[in-house]
Amino acid sequence: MSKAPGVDPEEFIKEVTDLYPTKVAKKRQKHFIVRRPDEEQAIEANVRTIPGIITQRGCCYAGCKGVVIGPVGDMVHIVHGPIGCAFYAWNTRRNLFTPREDGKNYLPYCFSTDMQDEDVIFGGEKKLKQAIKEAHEIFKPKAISVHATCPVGLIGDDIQSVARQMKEELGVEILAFNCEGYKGVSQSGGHHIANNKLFDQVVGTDDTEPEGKFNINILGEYNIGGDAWEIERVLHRCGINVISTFSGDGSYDEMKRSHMADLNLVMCHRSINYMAEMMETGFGIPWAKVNFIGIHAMAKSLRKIARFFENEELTVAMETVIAEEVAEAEAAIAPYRERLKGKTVMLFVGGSRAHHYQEVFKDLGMQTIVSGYEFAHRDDYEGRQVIPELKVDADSRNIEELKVQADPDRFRARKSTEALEKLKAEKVIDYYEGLIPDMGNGTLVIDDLSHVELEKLIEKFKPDMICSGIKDKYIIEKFGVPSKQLHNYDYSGPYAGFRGAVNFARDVDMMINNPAWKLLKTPWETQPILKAKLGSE
Ligand code: CFM
Ligand code: HCA
Repeated sequence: MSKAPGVDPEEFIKEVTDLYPTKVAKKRQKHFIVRRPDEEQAIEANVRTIPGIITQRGCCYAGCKGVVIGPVGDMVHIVHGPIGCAFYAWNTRRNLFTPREDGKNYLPYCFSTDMQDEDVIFGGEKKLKQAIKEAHEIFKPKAISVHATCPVGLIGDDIQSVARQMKEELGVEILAFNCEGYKGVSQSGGHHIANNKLFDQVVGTDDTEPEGKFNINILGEYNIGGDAWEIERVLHRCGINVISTFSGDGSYDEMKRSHMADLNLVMCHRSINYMAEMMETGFGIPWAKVNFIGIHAMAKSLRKIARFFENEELTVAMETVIAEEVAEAEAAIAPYRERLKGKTVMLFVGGSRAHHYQEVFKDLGMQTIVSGYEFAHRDDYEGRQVIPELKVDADSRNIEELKVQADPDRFRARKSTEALEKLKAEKVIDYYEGLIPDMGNGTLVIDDLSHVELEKLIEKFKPDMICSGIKDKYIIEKFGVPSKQLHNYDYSGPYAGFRGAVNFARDVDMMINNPAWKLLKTPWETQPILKAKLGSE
């Protein structure tokens, strides 16, 4: 239900899109859906934002350097471009890292070629070579990444050739990413570029046998506010060995060995489905979609792992851990639940959290009335199994090539074809539903929400909280509505796993039930305001 008495969601869509010129309104309407559970619904997604609209999206460079590669803590990441790009992707995402035995952790540093006018005019390759040399001399990393920002592509610096030359000269791996910000329509293209190179140059380059009995990788988990640490704490208690995480708390050495795993768990499908597909095709590693956000979602995901390994000892260990952890977390959130149940929330985050976080809100008795992604693709909204032809959306560039190239000696059959088919039928592996099917009747789903649409939503639906990012947090709060950042967690976390759910309940209660919101009077409640019509026909 819309939970805003008297607001008709269909009329709302008309009203809000009427604010735009006719052509724009027509386009934007396709990005809205009123959820009707008895219908199969499609949404327009992953298309270019209309110029002039204020979007929450980021760029290709953000998806490659900021999201997938940046969190790998024992590599030096050099941003080739003007200094701002490096500075604004430096630790703002709060992806954390524990140094391994070698003590290396380069995340506190910001490496950039600091491109100037003369480099744009005469070319920046020399400067890039120098930067790689310097970083190597001072820090002696095992591997270096180079990320191109917009001007690099425009002037045509050949960063791939620089990387090849320097690799030869210095004898360390150098990964160069042509992830210029302007490529594609959002950060999504950057995820893809990052995944492809990691697969080509890192994964599968160290065949050391893993030590554990049940060996997995976690894909699409970025250790924001320590999430990966809490997930691993629970997995270790159950007897699961995590070989590598892509790429939160991620280590270069561990990624090299990741192809030795028995199973890939995919947390954020949007950013890493390419890797899951390529590892399945190239090395025979099946993957399962999981969600570690929320007490019940966490327990369900653990049971999926137990079901995959089909091992009595593991199943018993897992059930014991689940029983203990669920009881402890439930008891801890009970007082918050009492204060939060029935409250309404809207979620607008990247490409997976607007779905994942609905589970922890359910644990708290709260209701998601509007939800949407910034840049997800249709399969994230509608689900891969629900609309099977959308599987092609996981367009890993070299899947077909890989099938031909896959080295039969390295392709280990973890399970028989029949066993895999059975697990697929039981929805244990390679299954997930997408955001739309999980939304309640009459709720709204909105893709690539704009600021003007957000303002209208607040006005009409008067939610108790909005979860979003830094670009709109303070706009929302100026309306007297608390806004929780679901990207970087507002200096808090972890929010994943059992203990994370308790932290989340505490933080949400602290925000929603803060009496300050009732005292806040916005200027436009007391002073006359000027209104202008947006755009022209
Ligand atoms: Fe995946 Fe992410 Fe997300 Fe994402 Fe992002 Fe992020 Fe996000 Mo910000 S990888 S899609 S590109 S879960 S950085 S950790 S919070 S928008 S919802
Ligand atoms: C990015 C990173 C971001 C931005 C967050 C925000 C993140 O896409 O550039 O808009 O608040 O999580 O840090 O998504």
